[in-house]
Amino acid sequence: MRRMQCYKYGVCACVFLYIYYFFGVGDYIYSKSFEDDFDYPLNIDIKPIVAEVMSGKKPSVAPINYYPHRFLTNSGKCSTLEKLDLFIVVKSAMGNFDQRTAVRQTYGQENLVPGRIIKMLFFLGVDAPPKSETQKRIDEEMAQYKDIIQIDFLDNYYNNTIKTMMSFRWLYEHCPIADFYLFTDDDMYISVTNLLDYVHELTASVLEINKTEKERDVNIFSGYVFKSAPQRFRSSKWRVSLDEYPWNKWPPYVTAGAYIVSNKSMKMLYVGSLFVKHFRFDDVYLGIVAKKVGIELTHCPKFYFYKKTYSKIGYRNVIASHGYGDRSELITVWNEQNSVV
Ligand SMILES: *[C@@H]1O[C@H](CO)[C@@H](O)[C@H](O)[C@H]1NC(C)=O
Ligand SMILES: *[C@@H]1O[C@H](CO)[C@@H](O)[C@H](O)[C@H]1NC(C)=O
Ligand SMILES: CC(=O)N[C@H]1CO[C@H](CO)[C@@H](O)[C@@H]1O
Repeated sequence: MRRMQCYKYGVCACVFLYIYYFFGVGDYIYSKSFEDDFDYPLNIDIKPIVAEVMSGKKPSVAPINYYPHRFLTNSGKCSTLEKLDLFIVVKSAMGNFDQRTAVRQTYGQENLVPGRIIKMLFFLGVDAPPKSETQKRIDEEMAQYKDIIQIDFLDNYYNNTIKTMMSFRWLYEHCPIADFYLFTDDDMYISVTNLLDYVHELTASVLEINKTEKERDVNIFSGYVFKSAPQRFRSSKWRVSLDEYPWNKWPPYVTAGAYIVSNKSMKMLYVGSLFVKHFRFDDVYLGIVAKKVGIELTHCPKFYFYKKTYSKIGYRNVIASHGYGDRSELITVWNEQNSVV
C-alpha cells in the first residue's frame, strides 16, 4: 500500500516536472514585466540622439548596431527623381523567380496609377560560394530587369532582420525622397490603389489631430498590429528564451508581410536601429525601435497577415493579403480586381 502511494507521488512529480519544463512554466514565472521594466538596450532615451543624426550632427552616443554588409548591385531608379509617391520594397528569396515574375506583372508595375510616381525593387541576399546555378540565373535576371538589390549576407530565415534593416539602409542612403514606403514579401497580394487611398486618408486624419504637424513630416507606420507575448514552449519553433528576451510581452508590432511607412518614419526607424540591439524577428525588432523612437503604430484591418479567402466583392477593399506564393493565382486575382468592369 505505502509503496503504491510512493510510486504515485513519483509519477505525479515526474509529470509535473515534465509539464513545467516542456511548457517553459519557469520562463513565464520569471519573465520581467513589460509595462514596468522594459529596458531593452540601449537603455537610454534615444530620441534626442536620433534627432541629432537626422539634423546632420554627429551623435553624442556611439551606434551599437551596424550591419557590416555591402550592396552588390545598384539601381538608377531613384537618382534622377525629385519626388516619389510610393516606393515598393519586395523582400524576396533567391530561388523565387516565379514570384518575382508575378510581382512584375501585377502590383510591381511602375506606371499603373496615372499621375503617381511609383518605383519597385526586390531585395535579396546571397548563397554560399562558389557561384550557384541560382546565382547565375539571378545575374541574368538583373541584367534584364535592373530591379534587384543584392546584399552580401546569407539569405535564410534567421537573417531576416539583416535583410529588413539593410533595405532600410538602402532607402535611407539611396532613395530618401518617397512620401511612403511599402515593405512586402514576394508571396503577398497587394492593391496599390487601395493603399494610396488609405495613406491619403490616414495622413489627413493625422494632420487633423495635430495641426502643428507638417504634411511632409508625418509619422506613419501602419499595417496589421499585433499585441502578443513571447512563446516559451520548448517545442515551439518560435520559442524565445529569457536570455534573448526577458519581458512578458512584445511591444505592439506590425506583422511582417506588408506594412507602410512614411518618409520621416523610415528615416527615424533606420537611424533608431543603430542604437537598438539586434533582435532576430524583424517585425518585433521594428516594434521595439518604433517604441524607442516614439512612433505610434496604426492598426489597419485591410492588411491580412493570413490568406483572406478570395471573392471578387470581398477583395474590393483589401490592401494586402498573405498566401499568394503561387504565380498564376496572384496574376488571376490581381487581374480580376484591376479589370475595369
Ligand atoms: C546568417 O545565418 C547563418 C545561419 O544559418 C549564419 O551562419 C550566418 O553567419 C548568418 N549571417 C550572415 C551575415 O550571413
Ligand atoms: C504635434 O506635432 C509636433 C511636430 O511634429 C510635435 O512636436 C508635437 O509633439 C505633436 N503633438 C502631439 C500632441 O502629438
Ligand atoms: C514627401 C516627403 O516628405 N519627402 C521628404 C523626405 O525627406 C527628404 C529629406 O531627406 C525631403 O527632402 C523630402 O521632401
